[in-house]
Amino acid sequence: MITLLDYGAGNVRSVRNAIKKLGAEVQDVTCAADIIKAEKLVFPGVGSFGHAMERLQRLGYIEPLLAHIHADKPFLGICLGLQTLFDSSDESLGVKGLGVVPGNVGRFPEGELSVPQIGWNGVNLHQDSPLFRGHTDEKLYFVHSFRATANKANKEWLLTTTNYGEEFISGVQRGNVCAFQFHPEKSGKAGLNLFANFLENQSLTVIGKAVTKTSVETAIARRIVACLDVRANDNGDLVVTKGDQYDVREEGEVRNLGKPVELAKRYYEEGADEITFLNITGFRDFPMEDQPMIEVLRRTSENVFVPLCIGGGIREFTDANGKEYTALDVATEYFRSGADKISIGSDAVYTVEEFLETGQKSGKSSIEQISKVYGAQAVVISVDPRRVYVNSPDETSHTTIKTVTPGPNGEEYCWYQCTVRGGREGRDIDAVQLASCSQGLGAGEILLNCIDKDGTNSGFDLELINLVKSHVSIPVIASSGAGCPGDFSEVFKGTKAEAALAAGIFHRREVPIAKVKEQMRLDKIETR
Ligand code: 1PR
Repeated sequence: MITLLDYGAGNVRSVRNAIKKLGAEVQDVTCAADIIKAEKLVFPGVGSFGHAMERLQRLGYIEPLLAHIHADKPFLGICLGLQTLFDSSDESLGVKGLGVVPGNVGRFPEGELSVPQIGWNGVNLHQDSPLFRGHTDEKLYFVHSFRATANKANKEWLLTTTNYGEEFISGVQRGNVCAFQFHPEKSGKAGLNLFANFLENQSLTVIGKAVTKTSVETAIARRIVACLDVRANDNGDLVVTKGDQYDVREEGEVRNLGKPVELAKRYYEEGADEITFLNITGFRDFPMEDQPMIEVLRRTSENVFVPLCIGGGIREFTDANGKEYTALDVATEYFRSGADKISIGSDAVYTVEEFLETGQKSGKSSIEQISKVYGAQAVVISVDPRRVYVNSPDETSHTTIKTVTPGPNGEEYCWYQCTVRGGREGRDIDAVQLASCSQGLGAGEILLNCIDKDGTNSGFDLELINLVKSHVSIPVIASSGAGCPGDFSEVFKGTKAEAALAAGIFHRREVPIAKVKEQMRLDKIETR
């Protein structure tokens, strides 16, 4: 029996599912007495440091939590569940942490690497812990902007460290109390193995003192994302579809490439580092009404233990009965159903348009609201740009590039016009404006599609990716146009994109994910 400390701020469904998958039962903490009774306690922190500490305080959980830890009863903290063990965090100045592990949690410094760190990275083991029995150097999934570093005072707690620009603490353990900065519940089989070791071992007490293996610098992998564009076909069945330059109909019918839950499971098993669902008619259907995507997420998260992102229809809405939903309500429902990130398309364009017009952050936009509650790393902006060719940069106020693929009339320049409603409507805003303003409003990642390239199998638009990447410091997922394994190597060698997404070649079984990774390894690109 595992006791789960869920204080109601995000996706703990995956933690629950991982524990259940391993055959253990989950008991939820509903009051302080449940913590006192707990044998093995799992604390998956979500949200911000200040928010988490404030909730623990308000619910009267701090004292029993500390008693559990000081009694050396089995405890496993995840992500913020690790950070709150420290004294304090720069994320929430003036807020005291649990003070179990000495040190302050700081933000990753600005530098070459994007912040947040999102993706799969390795760990260096500093103790021979039973938790890592059976672990063979596999990478684990991280998503965070803040990190703790080793110092003399916390030396005895050091379990694992990881490199991301600098070395930081990715795991702590003393006796039966441990915590990870990475997410075991999102780290595929390697993560489930760690969970299993926590569940199965009566005592987690470290066997040997130090690990003999020499520590090497770990490196973050470039991620491969499988994308499922989902919509109802004309018979009302929810299908995975795929467009050519966003046109998903063939001979009048919506292309049907499979069922969302089954396909997601297949991609997980084939080694996808992340799975994205886009409800492509979300601009007109409202996801809370008949909830098909919520069901898709719930069922997927039962068997898929890598990050799940969902987009489409994330905006405020008033239904036929006059019930109002904020974008935050919609996102919350998705997070509860198993999503780790939500992606905002059309609504981000409207938000940035308003921001550019007024020069003011309203605080009310979907980006701002969701980022504030769930953190920047949970907010992805899906950009749907299309090339607009011009003869000279003077012809437009938008950011242009001199392109290597001139326009139909020999135009040597182009800018990237953002669209809404699934590419149906072009707006007077470019991809650089959308990406950089969204970052300023609180977005944590950019999903950079390209309508010209979508479904063409002609490779990614490197010019677009380099342009946008040079204007943001958050991770960018390159999307649209993948046709062969070499295209992924090309995008990772030719741009600084952290991830590359593809749809058509995976759905049609033209290229297995394993082949993409094999090619990346041959080309010396870090992969999982
Ligand atoms: O505007 O917030 O409701 O979100 C709608 C979402 O649906 C947006 O993220 C938008 O990108 C997506 N979308 C809308 N219409 C379409 C369409 O195809 N008709 N799909 C659509 C976007 C693009 C990628 C695709 C890649 C890779 N699809 O997701 O998977 O281009 O494809 P490829 O590898 O086959 O080239 P909102």
